[in-house]
Amino acid sequence: MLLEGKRVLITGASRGIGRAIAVECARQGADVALNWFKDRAGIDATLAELEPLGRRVVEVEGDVALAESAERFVARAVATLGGVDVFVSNAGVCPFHAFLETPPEVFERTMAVNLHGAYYMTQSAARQMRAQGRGGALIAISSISALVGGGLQAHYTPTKAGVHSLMQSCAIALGPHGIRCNSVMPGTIETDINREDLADPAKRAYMERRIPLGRLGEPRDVAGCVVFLASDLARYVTGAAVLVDGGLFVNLQ
Ligand code: NAD
Ligand code: RM4
Repeated sequence: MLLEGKRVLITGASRGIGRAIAVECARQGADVALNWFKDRAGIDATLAELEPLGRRVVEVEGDVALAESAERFVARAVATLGGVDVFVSNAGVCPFHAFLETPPEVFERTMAVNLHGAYYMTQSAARQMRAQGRGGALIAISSISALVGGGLQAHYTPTKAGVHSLMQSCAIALGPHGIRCNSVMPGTIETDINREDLADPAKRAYMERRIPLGRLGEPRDVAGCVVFLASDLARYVTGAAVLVDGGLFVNLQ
């Protein structure tokens, strides 16, 4: 029970990595607040998985790209759970697109959701933590893509480098308040975000071959690392990034 008594907020919790984080945090004793957007069936499935764990749960719909969603999410979490101890910025999109053909709307929406959304949400959660005066933990789901490029991801990889940079600057700004800020960098994790990309058997086999642990990741592989960073076991860890990629990044030859 590494997170006993902690109130954990997670964006994009209706499926994939966000859902796995919510479930693992609740299994470790946390009460959870879940942001979701346009995915009622998905958030219902997350709620159904959480139900048997017996923790307090609140769900709040909102587009993270809008600053007001952040204020509403944090306010609802505080009203229901009594405060915020951990905030996980997870919501993200990756519409695979060739660089030379990517229209401005795709670039702008990807930036708005992945980077602006992370910024507004992190700022709202941090303001609440400062007001509480008991410190806290902020965790951004960045990516291996913060460190390397992707052929069809020129509008996406800068957002993942951006959220990592956001955590580094927040670590400095918020250290004096006892708020730790870290990013998690997943490798290739099988979720809806890359279902189409990995449907190509050649691409899938190539990715699997590159991973020293021999398999693509599962959402719960990422959740374990988030629990560690959220917990008091990581009390002296801030400004750090942890790759959760089965060794993909280091596998040059
Ligand atoms: P996913 O598509 O399964 O989940 C994304 C979640 O974000 C969904 O719940 C979706 O509804 C939500 N979301 C999308 N737009 C939103 C918005 N505007 N407001 C609120 N919520 C919104 O994909 P996933 O793989 O679980 O992705 C989660 C995070 O992990 C993303 O930030 C992604 O960049 C990151 N990531 C994923 C991988 C991977 O290989 N799957 C690797 C590295 C990083
Ligand atoms: C990640 C990484 C993965 C890709 C997802 C969508 O950051 O690039 O390989 O599948 O994004």
